[in-house]
Amino acid sequence: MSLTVPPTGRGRRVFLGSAATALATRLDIMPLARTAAAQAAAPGQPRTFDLAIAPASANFTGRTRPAMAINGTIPGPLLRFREGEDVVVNVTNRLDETTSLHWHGLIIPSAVDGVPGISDGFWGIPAGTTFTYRLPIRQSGTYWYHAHSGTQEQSGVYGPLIIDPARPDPIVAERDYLVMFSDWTDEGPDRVLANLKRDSSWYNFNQRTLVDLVRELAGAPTAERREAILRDRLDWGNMRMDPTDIEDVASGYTFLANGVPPGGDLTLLFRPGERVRLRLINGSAMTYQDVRIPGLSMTVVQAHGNPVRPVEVDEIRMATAETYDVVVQPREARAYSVLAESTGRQGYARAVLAPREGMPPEPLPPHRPRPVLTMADMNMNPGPTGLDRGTPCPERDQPGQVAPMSAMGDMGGGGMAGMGAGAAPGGARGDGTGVMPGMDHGAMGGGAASGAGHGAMGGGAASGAGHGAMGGMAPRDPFAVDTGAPPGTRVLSYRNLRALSNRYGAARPDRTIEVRLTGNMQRYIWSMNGAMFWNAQPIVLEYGNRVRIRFINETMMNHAMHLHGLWMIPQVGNGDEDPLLHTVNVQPGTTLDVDVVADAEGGWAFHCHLLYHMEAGMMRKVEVRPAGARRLAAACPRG
Ligand SMILES: [Cu+2]
Repeated sequence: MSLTVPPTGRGRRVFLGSAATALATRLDIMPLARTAAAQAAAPGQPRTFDLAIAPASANFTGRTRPAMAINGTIPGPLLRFREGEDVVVNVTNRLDETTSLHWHGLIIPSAVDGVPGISDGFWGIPAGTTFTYRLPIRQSGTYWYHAHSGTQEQSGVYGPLIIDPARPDPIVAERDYLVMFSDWTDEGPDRVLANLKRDSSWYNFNQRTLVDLVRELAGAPTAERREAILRDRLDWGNMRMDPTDIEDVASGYTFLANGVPPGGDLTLLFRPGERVRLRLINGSAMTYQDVRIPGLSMTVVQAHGNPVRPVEVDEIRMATAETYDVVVQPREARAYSVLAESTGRQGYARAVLAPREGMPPEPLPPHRPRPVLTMADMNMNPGPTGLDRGTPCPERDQPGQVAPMSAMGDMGGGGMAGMGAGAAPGGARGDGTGVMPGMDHGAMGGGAASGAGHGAMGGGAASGAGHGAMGGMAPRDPFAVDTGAPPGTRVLSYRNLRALSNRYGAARPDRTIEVRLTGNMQRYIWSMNGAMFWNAQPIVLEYGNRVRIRFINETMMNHAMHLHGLWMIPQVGNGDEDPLLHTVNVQPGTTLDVDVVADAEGGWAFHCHLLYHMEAGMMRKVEVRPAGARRLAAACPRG
């Protein structure tokens, strides 16, 4: 059976935020085609939601392609729960393969976490069957849900999830909108992965060719769409593409905002002076999105579903799977763009924030320069032993399988040189090739990376300082984010996040476990501590322990590390206000610590949320056991 997803590439969708009630406790959001309706529940009985995952056809590019949809839409319907209730979600699998749904960021029992083979007693939802999830909802905030089976998420099996707080929402806004970014490929995701494995530079070719453009134009259904394609090419798509590792699947993607590609305007209405809450979700399989609203600052009020002290920024780099709530207050009757640029600058998604329907959005601003990785980005990788990072003896999952320098060698000498010598935007990064001989581990030593740059407000200035410090080999701030924004731009860093309630506080960890992020871009192998998922043992934690996980990214790519069932607390220097995150981005060549309090028993997935990295092996099972957890081998003799 085939359901057809309503064409989203053409026409106009307008979403009206309703006027707020005085207490702003119950705002209606209509960000998507529809909200999943709960069946009327008998008193005292849980509300029930029915979802069906089925084959579908989707047209985001002018071509109709096979897809998978939840209740016939991509993204799937909005699920809206209330803190304190128990809900039942029946998921029917109408595919001809096993599927699953995982509730990203929800703290729920392992048995209903939805990862086949890892969640307690769960092996997926076989074709033609219905699985009943019973979810106790004990938190609030903005989250999402997605398949955890193969590459189904990339085919369309994902959707937004909002939990309203039990008490009146402290965040007051007259409008409340959801903006879910995602990436779509006309190619089947299995094909994408096969191509990446065959030749990782497959999607990173130089410019899209003229032939491509002609074909794309010919396939466009309307003149409006053709114009959009041309504008995209001229304004944004025309940059030189180097064989760098910024994005694996460059050029193959169309970026969507609530399922709407650029050119089909997704309009969010406001009246000047109103406060508008935007619930931003990066539901992309592989893409980091640099989000900004030219002409407006954004006040971040919630990170990963958890309330934070309001912090005003101009730009947010959203790693795959991250969620942020921001409040904006447009005072002019203008059509603002809520703009998400992919980090590799291959494209963008946009929603238009406008006082009335049909108001043409303002022209796109100049794109940010595309980041070019240089050896400077790697210069703080302190080496293989763990001895030189201020931690005497971290435990190590699967020790000794990879020598980082050889992993770096795998990047290919030619590739390195090319990256180092590549045109560095703004000239700030110079030629990194000469740095190679300076990669002397002894000379790099240095204290904990988190000691550096407290209070740095991301932005060009902070990261510029990091690069400038190369000579002195000061550790680069692993949390500073460089989006290529001009100096003075406030780019959100995890250091800016201060939890309104971090119930775990600050404390010394019981254990420290080193997790090196390893890989080989050329062969498209991704791993943790040199071992792919299927070759690795679970990481076993003892219930109640506080564990420090030290991520060491030895690769040239970002990895969005996600731990199910347990919050991660990045050690950003804010003491007992360090934020609680479900996904932590670890930038290339950096080291950072997160604390995890093992307060939920069972099996939990722990993986990179870049879909093809996970599929290639960058995943572990974490098991939380009542007592007697097995320690891992120490990386150095105790003494
Ligand atoms: Cu990754």
